[in-house]
Amino acid sequence: MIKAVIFDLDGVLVTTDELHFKAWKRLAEELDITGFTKDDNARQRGVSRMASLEVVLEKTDRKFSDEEKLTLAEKKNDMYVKSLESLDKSAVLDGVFDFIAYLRSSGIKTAVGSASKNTPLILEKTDLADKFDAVSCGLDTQKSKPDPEVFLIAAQKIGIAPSECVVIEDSDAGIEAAKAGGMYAVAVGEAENNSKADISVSSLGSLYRTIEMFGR
Ligand code: B16
Ligand code: MG
Repeated sequence: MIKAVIFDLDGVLVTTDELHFKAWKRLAEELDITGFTKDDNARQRGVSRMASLEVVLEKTDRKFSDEEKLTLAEKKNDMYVKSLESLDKSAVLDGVFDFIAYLRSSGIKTAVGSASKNTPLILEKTDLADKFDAVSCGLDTQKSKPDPEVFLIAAQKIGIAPSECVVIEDSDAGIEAAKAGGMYAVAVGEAENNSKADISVSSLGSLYRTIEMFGR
């Protein structure tokens, strides 16, 4: 029985994944790292800011102290947040508003489970802030995906058992986290070929059927 759907943010609800990529690429260029690619960026999906930084730094022989790494991560975040200034609801992916409305009218709780510490800002700017029963994000957690903490906190906030939650994710780390938390995992977008997911869908449109399949 499915009682709640927990949405990842970046790449599932909104298109901010492209803005993350641009900010990391700019940081890489400032460090004279050429050839930071979309493939590198794919490994940054769903993982924390500091883990994402390591993906960039793998591409240089230069060594950085922990303090320097914090400064670099902050620099990237400043560029990313600046690019969020013009964010509005046009950044919300196709079908999201309708799917959330369908879930709520069916009595299914909705939550966000995101690694991003910018989650509240992004939800506000995209008119999504009042669409969820709870938000769990990088500001609530000690451990990042693939650890299940962010999703377990979401489930706890809405008062639903993990076994009755479906997580929708676009990252391998997120699918792993959902399964480690004892939840159903739906893979979309970049995670579509992840074999650990219970089901993969190409678009949110097919999620209506997915929820019915899970035996609402
Ligand atoms: P921030 P999600 C994740 O969001 C991104 O996919 C990942 O690339 C990013 O490093 C992480 O948030 C942290 O974001 O730097 O804004 O705190 O996919 O879990 O919604
Ligand atoms: Mg994501």
